[in-house]
Amino acid sequence: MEMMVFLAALLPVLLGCDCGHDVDKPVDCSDVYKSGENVSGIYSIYPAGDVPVWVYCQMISDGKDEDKGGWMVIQRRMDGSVNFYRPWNQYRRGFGNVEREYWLGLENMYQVTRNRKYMLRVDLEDFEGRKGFALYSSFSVDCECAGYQLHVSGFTDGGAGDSLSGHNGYKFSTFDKDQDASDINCAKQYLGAFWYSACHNTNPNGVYLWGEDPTYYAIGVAWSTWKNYAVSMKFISMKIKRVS
Ligand SMILES: [Ca+2]
Repeated sequence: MEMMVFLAALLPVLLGCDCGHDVDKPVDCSDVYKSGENVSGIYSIYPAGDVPVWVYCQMISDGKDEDKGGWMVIQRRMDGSVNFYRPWNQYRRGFGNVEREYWLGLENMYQVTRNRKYMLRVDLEDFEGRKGFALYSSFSVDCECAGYQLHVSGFTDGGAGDSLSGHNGYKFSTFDKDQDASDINCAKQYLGAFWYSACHNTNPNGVYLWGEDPTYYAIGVAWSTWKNYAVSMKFISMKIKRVS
């Protein structure tokens, strides 16, 4: 009998169970959706233990099967209300207004995607009301120890072309942490923060330019396979959904 109790206590350790973690706490918007919430809005998730993180969940319950479920917005620009030219620590932690413009934070992206598989959808709209998107079947972010390296693949065209696959495998850079593949500081040159290579095909965290403005090359919220580098988007969001 005593042996049975001992084994029962040992079992979670042997199975690698994090038993301090409440299984009812959602890790992402897919969990929130599965718990019965089907209205888009702000929810708290727990990517790493007991600390809640507020996110915007876009719930799609009446779309095609592949669209069903909870999409979690990890980045969004829509009205120029938030300054995205920020240092490393803020990109690491996250910033902005979850209801409007925000960045979820690299550490949260890492914690969410480290043990589960996600797809990524980037939605775009220009100032003439034209819309396009790009879909990627796989998205994850490595640990800070690996520079929050981006892994993105499996592109499907939604009319905007593929401006992101060229950033696959690159580390994240801010103006105060240059981890890009260029001799220059891409974040300073293009006034943003991103998984810059040398330097970018898209600049989602660039300057909100309110349309087309060629004054300074490629500093806007550009998606170069859809519009040229002088065109800055009215709306962009990057959202991820768990692949079951
Ligand atoms: Ca550099």
